[in-house]
Amino acid sequence: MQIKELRLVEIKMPLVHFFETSFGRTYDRTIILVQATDSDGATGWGEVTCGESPGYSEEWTGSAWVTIEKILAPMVIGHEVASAADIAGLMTWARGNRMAKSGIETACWDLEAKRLGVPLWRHLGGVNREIGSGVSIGIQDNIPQLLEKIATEVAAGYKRIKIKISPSWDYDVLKEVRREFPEILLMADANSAYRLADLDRLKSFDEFDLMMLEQPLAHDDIVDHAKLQAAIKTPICLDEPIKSAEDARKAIELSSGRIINLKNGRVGGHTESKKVEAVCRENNIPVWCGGMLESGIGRAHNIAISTLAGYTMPGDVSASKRYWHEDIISPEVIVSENGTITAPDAPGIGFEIKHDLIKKLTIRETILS
Ligand code: OSB
Ligand code: MG
Repeated sequence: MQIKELRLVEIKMPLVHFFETSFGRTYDRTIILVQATDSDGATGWGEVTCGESPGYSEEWTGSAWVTIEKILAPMVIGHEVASAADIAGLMTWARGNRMAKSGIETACWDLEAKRLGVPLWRHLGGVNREIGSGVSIGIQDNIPQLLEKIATEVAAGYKRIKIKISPSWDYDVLKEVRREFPEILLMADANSAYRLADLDRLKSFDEFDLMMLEQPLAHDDIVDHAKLQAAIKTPICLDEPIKSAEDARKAIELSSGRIINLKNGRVGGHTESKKVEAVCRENNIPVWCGGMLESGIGRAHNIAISTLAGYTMPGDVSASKRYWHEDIISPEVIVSENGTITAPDAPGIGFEIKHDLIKKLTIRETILS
């Protein structure tokens, strides 16, 4: 495989409903799409999954754009590799910037699967065509609003409910949710809003029988998480600090948590996701696919990777209509009444790209060759 051209397209799309985490509220997404074209004219699409500001990680749309343009694209364009699995290797000299790398890398996987005429999920080594789908519900203006949202998602069939928490939206909220929904699979994601000094508070969540508590402590920590895990009953799920298979190995060795939320962008693409999945599977650590409020393209890649054997828990990959008035892929991602998504059987990501809609949403565009 030799990539001849990378086209970057930045689009802006309003969310159907704002999304609030412990680090802030988002109304609109600004998303970089990557279209990779090889020397024979075959193409594939990827998505850079960073936020509009460096709240979740250091990367953000503005930094990813220049990093791809000035640093990563020249490392990839014109370099011959045996397969898409070797694209990440071309970029290892550059540290970090994994979401930017992932935009390129996943586009190359889509391209390769399309060239081979196979669905991406199979090409990645997937085994479960039907994947379990859960939802992530942001911090709301008040508890009744949250309860209403949960009721809607439970009625739609989603397999588990994740709510975002922060020190000003936690114990009382969880208590109300549990009172109203005693049976649901429930979890909470703190996005690093607590410290070990908050141990008593975090321990108090044990009474809610949560499936897991996601990333309670610092975004770059796996040491204090190990201390916390030893002190609470609720399984800890790590998100932010796991940026590679090596990070996963170390966190498992330290017993920093019992579950990993695996995101393509956070680890640099499908090749590294496969490695993290393998390390976790060998160590009996369940993995599930996280989300970053992706457009249909990133969502399609998430569906494909979720079919790997180690992704044993319902992920945060849910229906397009929860995010977008109109998604940029066709058909849109739909979720069955049993809370499952079926990976498409068409080649590559298996969804059509809505070029006209992308054109309408475009803020800037550049072709690198
Ligand atoms: O921590 O998992 C997270 C969204 C943006 C940034 C970080 C996270 C999230 C989500 C939403 O929880 C997942 C989704 O619905 O795409
Ligand atoms: Mg998270």
